[in-house]
Amino acid sequence: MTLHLALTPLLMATPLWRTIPQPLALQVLVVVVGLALVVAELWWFLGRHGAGVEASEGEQGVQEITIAVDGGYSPSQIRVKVGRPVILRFHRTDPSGCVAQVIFPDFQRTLDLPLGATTSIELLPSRPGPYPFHCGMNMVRGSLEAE
Ligand SMILES: [Cu+2]
Repeated sequence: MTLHLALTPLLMATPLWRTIPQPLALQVLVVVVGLALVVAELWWFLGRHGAGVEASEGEQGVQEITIAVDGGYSPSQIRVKVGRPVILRFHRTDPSGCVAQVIFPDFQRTLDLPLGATTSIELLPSRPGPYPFHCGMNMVRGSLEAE
């Protein structure tokens, strides 16, 4: 009882925070900028960036492309011809463990990407459409677009 009486005036005298009134225009600006950043983040992680890059055609109709792995896959959208083998060469310079593995769910294949090396995988897209691939945590994404 004594303790309670002693603390109460102290707590009431110093509020934990103080509201600082801001002009309405500034409040609106903060909300708009915040929403724009949310949209930009969603686009960055989930959106499609560009129409894709076409894989080059080598000997015996094998399509090939080198993908730089550095904070993402570059290019991340790769256009290929359906029914022909595709060789993807991943060159990883990103030390993040996030991109140490790339997974191709439609092909049930997983590829380990050693740092500083180029690692290849051969795939055969048998039907038209997208064949997404992603890192081990499904954060970094790309897609083969077979047409
Ligand atoms: Cu990851």
